[in-house]
Amino acid sequence: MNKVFNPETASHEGAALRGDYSNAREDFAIEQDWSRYTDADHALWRKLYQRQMSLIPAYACAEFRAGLDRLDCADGVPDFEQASKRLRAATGWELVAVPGLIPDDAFFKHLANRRFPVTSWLRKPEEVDYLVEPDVFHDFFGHLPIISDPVFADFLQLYGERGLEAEQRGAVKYLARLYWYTVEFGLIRREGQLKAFGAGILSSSGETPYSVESEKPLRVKFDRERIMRTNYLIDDYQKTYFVIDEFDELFAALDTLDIDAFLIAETAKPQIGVGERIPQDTTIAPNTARAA
Ligand code: HBI
Ligand code: FE
Repeated sequence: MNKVFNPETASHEGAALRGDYSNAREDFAIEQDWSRYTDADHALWRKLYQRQMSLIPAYACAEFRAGLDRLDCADGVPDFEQASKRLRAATGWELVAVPGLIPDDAFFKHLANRRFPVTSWLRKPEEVDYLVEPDVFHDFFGHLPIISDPVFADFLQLYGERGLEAEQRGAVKYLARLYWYTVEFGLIRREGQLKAFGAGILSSSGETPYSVESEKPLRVKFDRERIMRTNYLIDDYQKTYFVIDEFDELFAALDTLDIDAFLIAETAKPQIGVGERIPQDTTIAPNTARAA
């Protein structure tokens, strides 16, 4: 991904340096350097946190909510070491600070070792609503809570392992779609109600209600091959969401995946466009919107 090394995204003000890979180690880890966050950074974190917290009770699944409580990160940009302790106690995962997006290989290796790469810099106030690349709010608030769930935690480690294997086989593109439609934009059904667990949803105040209530997007029952054939959008709300009933489905999907068999059988079929519906889809209705 060339964005990783683009010097134009580098800036040298505020706390952790945005897009500065010059001090990164071989595995792209850096020091979080918590003392560099400014009062303005901490204030912006609290604003983002409070805005999401007005939505989380109604829209996030119970496992995410429990994980978020455990992380106790309301007061400002969190200290990664403290968070690592809490996560280690729950599921044996820890955080590693990174300067931004890192190459697939390094990313997979961290996950395979139960380390979640967390971008250290925070967006600017004018980017409060929209950001294409991950920052510390997306990575920490969006991704870490659900890693407190033991089944999800094992699934994410397995994703790292299978990702490394996919690299050898030239199949990263297909694994990345699975990540996108689950880890980033996944929905789960609980007592007939849709709840979000994906980090891209739960770190966005607009997409949080949209993902479960809007009539516009398609919602389809989780189907591994279907997802692996489906393109995705990185710069708008999703046009298709996939819905699981249990986190076990995610683990099993990777555990039983035969990458070579997938490449032979599925890549001969046409790719599926964003928002496109196919005959075998089991579609799922949105929740009824809450009274405002
Ligand atoms: N790097 N920091 C970071 N965060 C990601 O989510 C990420 C990455 N590098 C590669 C990547 N994601 C995806 O392309 C993989 O899931 C394939
Ligand atoms: Fe993410």
